[in-house]
Amino acid sequence: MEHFHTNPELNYLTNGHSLRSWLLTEDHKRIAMLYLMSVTFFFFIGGLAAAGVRYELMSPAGNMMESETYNKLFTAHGTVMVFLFLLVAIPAVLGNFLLPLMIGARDLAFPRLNLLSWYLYMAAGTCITLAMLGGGADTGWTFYTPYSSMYSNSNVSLTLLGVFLGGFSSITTGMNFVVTTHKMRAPGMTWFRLPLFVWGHYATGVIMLLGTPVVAITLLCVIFERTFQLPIYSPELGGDPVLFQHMFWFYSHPAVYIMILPAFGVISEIMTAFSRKRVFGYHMIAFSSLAIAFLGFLVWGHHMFVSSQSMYQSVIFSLITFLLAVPSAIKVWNWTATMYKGNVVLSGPMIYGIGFQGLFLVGGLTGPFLASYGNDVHLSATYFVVAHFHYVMVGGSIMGFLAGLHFWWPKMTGRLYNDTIAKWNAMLVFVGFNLTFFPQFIVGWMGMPRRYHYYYFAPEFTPYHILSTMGSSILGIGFAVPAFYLIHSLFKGEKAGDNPWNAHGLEWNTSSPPPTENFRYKVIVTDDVYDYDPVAEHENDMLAAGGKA
Ligand code: HEM
Ligand SMILES: [Cu+2]
Repeated sequence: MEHFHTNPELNYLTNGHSLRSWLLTEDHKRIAMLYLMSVTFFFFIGGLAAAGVRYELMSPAGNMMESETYNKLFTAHGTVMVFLFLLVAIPAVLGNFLLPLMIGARDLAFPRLNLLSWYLYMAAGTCITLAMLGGGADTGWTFYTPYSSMYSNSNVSLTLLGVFLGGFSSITTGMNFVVTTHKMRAPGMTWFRLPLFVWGHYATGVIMLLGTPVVAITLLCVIFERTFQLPIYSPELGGDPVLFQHMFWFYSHPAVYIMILPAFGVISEIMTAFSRKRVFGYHMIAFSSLAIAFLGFLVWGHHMFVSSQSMYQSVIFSLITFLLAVPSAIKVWNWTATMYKGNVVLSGPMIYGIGFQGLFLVGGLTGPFLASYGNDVHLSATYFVVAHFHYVMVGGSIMGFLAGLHFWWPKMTGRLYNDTIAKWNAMLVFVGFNLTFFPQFIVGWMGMPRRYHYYYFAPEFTPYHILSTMGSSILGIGFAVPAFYLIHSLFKGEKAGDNPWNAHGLEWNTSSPPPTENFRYKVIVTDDVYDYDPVAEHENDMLAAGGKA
């Protein structure tokens, strides 16, 4: 057994207390913690803006604020949530923390690049926040031209600069994940022993690398057009506004998978751990991540059914979009099959995980309604779309993030939180969520347009909006409560021990919190990752050669 010579008292949190040791850290676990604090902060800002939008919509008259203020609020909400939270939260916090641990590596392949990616993220957040404080942008998070390039007199360029910098942060993270998965696996960690969490992050990394440069260039061109009147997107100058939509959605459809694939990875781990059963269809789940990453690049035109693209083009995009539903459905089926006849343990993380599945199912099943070309001509730009993407993105990414954060919190901090409160809170989030977004399907189907700050022409929409605003208040509480019990656990929580859930996977074989070098012994993997079958339950199977004492 080969031990590394380190002080056994020290872990990554206690190894250096100065601000400098945090701000210049190259430890992927500390960088994950920096990200956790920053994404939480931006989630709070994005949430405040959402509250403004929701309260405005309580009455049909739209008299709480000017339409311009409303436009700036939903732009702030969308921009912050998408670019500073959803695209970042799971990969940069949980992925950063866990990917090296799960493959038995000491760190990511490029630790300094990882630190740089956090600084780029903070620069992005600073630009977007300054743009908001300086009066805000009013274009919506999609920045459609020629409005964003020619007409808007708001802080579009600074906001775009922020998104651009955030893009580079995303590219460096993706590069780190892809290279690390290829090059840093411990001996014996073959591709088909990789945890599904790693597969999900690998596929995400590929999308980040291939897709993000496109949106970065697209948005840079808007800045150039605004600043130098270069003819790119504006018809007055000889440009083409539909070109913007093609380039934007070529990235932004795959980007929705940057938001959801990491969550899929989280849920796969949680389903198998709390069903105490080998995950059903491991290979299918792994390959469906790659299929999603690939097909995701072929469907962007389903955002453009009403953009004047040719009917034949739309039909093809519609078809491929339907195909893309298959790999997502495979995952949901396989998680269900994993729970089937398992010994399901209803812990806090598991309730969040099951909640994820319920919400994602509704989001996923409403996708095909939108993918049907003819149907979408009616639904496009209504609240039906708003409900759909909130079910998949909030229900998917945020529930997935909460599920994962609860699952790995004891590993990250070494402390246990109150699991009973966590369970009840997970149910509160589920209820608040449905109350917020389900009425939006109905009112959207009835014709409520997206991005309007009033609807005096249709007072019959009012009850749906009131329900939705009530739900969002419950949801807001549901998002705030974990901050309290998790922070409380840091000071008062019981010591977690290495493996409080009795789960499998390399990360549970090192101490909680892990030492800076991740493992105090040399990792050699000799067995499959999800050996939950009772017959195959040996002690420390994964670490047969040189496991911890
Ligand atoms: C897997 C997770 C999914 C995520 C994260 C997701 C996310 C989103 C988002 C963010 C939008 C709105 C974009 C905007 O602001 O305009 C959207 C729209 C759309 N989604 Fe999804 N979606 C998912 C699954 C699906 C599936 C499975 C389908 C179809 C089979 C689908 C079909 C569509 C269509 C056609 C639109 C465009 C609607 C319109 O603009 O009229 N989505 N989705
Ligand atoms: Cu799409």
